[in-house]
Amino acid sequence: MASTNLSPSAQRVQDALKAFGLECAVLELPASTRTAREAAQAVGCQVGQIVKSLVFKGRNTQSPILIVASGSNRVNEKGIAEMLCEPVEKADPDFVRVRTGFAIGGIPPVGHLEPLKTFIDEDLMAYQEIWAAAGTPHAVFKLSPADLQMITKGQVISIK
Ligand code: 5CA
Repeated sequence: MASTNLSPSAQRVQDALKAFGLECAVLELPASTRTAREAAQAVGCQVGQIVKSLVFKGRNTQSPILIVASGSNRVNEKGIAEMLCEPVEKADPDFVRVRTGFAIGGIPPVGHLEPLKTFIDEDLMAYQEIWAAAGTPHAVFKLSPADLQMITKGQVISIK
């Protein structure tokens, strides 16, 4: 059942999901879901099933890049840079807010102010269901890896 009275940021994510035709309901939980570990604890899944939506920035172009990573993986920035032919760095909180419309700790994989070039961690594809942030450090939603790929149009790669 869909949550009622979602906070505005969570509602934006819910609206984006609906626009993609997904049935999944954004849940706002009393417990913190700010980190992958906390989110896994809050929903009762493995940390690897948590979708981390990490914003990087091309150092030359200043373009935002979204890396959608399994909660148990660390992004290999050198590998991403080689693929993009540009060095990348983790974006600072202001850049993230201005370019996505959301604050760190609740960055969702969709619903951003502008479509972001997106890469998906191949390790996420091994799970039947995964959980992503939905706009706030208390909001999450469950989806399948195939739906994650459909809504982000991300390229599936090894990000480790
Ligand atoms: N809601 C949880 C689970 S989905 C979540 O958003 N996790 S996360 O991993 O996607 O977002 C937290 C990430 O934000 C951290 O892993 C870290 O990479 C990044 N982060 C935290 N603080 C900063 C900061 N000051 N500057 C840039 N990135 C940061």
